[in-house]
Amino acid sequence: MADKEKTYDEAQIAERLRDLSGWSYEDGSIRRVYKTDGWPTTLMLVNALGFVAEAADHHPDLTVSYRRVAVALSTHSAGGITGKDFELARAFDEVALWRPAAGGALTGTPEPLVR
Ligand code: H2B
Repeated sequence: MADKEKTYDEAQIAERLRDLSGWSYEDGSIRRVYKTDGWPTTLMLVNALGFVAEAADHHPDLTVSYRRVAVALSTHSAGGITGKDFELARAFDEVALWRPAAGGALTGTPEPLVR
């Protein structure tokens, strides 16, 4: 348990964020803004992220706007950034930015719903 809540220092955070495109570290959290095509997608995205967070038992701060969902992750119990935050950030990207594979049976929407 102690290991899972090991906090990362700023240099280690920067290193881990190198393979999380769009994420940055600011004000004690790792953060990313997802842009959506409008309110219905915004609400669907909030629900999708909410489901993943609940399944993970690790929960983000979300700021919800018309075409935008801002995500901030930190581990409250550890007072910093832990592996939980990086792993949840990766899972969020996978669900939020998921698109059907090119050439497969699924066409996907003409434009991505979320960027
Ligand atoms: N989410 C976040 N971001 N930080 C925590 O410390 C945290 C959490 N703790 N979700 C979890 C729930 C804890 O309260 C439960 C009991 O596992």
